[in-house]
Amino acid sequence: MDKGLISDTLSQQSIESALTTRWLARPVIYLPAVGSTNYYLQQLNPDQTPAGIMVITDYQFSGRGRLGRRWEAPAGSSLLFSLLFRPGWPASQAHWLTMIAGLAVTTAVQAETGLTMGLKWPNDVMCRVDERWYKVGGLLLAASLTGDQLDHAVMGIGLNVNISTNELPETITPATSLQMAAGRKVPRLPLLVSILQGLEALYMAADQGISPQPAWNDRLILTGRRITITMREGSLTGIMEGTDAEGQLLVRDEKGKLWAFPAGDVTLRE
Ligand code: BT5
Repeated sequence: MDKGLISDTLSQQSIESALTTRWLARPVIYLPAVGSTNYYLQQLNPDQTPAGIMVITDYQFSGRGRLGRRWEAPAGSSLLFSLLFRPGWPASQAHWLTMIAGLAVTTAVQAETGLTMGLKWPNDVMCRVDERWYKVGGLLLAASLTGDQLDHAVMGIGLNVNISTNELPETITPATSLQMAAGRKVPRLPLLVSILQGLEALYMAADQGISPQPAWNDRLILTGRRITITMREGSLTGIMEGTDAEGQLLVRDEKGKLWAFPAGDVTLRE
């Protein structure tokens, strides 16, 4: 038996006793398997669900990405969890949650493994191996607005931890896992604890009005590169110039005009 895997087992009790946060991930709901942690949390009555609650699982049988896409991960291989926030922030700051989640994940992974981590706009967690970037995780925000206020929001985080090459799903963006990138198994529990601790601190700062956008912008890969952004309405190719205060992607087209995009999918044009 692989001892590394035995010590990596997640349970309600192991998570509760390892947590170092004050309010984030309190309470925890650990489910051995569930359709989607995001969907599970969205189904709970938000008025009767405490802010900070975390739903975490070892296996999702219908894990979700954006726009009806799927998130696939073998059982027991990944970190798959969702958190409920009640920010009360202006709607224009909704993307701050994606920003702080991306910062918390990349910082924690880097600290726990020494890997070089980055973020690909808007919601991909990337890891650099031999000069190339691979997708190692994804963030999924479901925000609920009341008027111009961000009433509550579910932030879903998926991170490929111990997945071998032949178990990785087929993806558009090349994917990897922390195990493959680091060349060793990575225990999930300390990584989870580190992500949550960082995320709680970043949330508290954002709640004081300190924008995470500059730090997040610095973590973005592909800035200065020629990219294509694809949206439902069509696509545009140009140079990625970074993001604005709201986290919109800034792209300069071949005629020199600057465009801002609130959403879309980015691919590198070599
Ligand atoms: C995302 O969407 O990247 C957001 C993924 C969020 C997953 C978490 S897990 C916990 C919570 N509960 C959920 O149900 N979801 C959240 P998007 O940018 O749309 O990317 C989706 C695409 O990533 C898919 O179409 C695949 O090409 C690719 N993909 C799927 N599984 C992957 C994996 N394990 N690793 C890398 N890429 C993957």
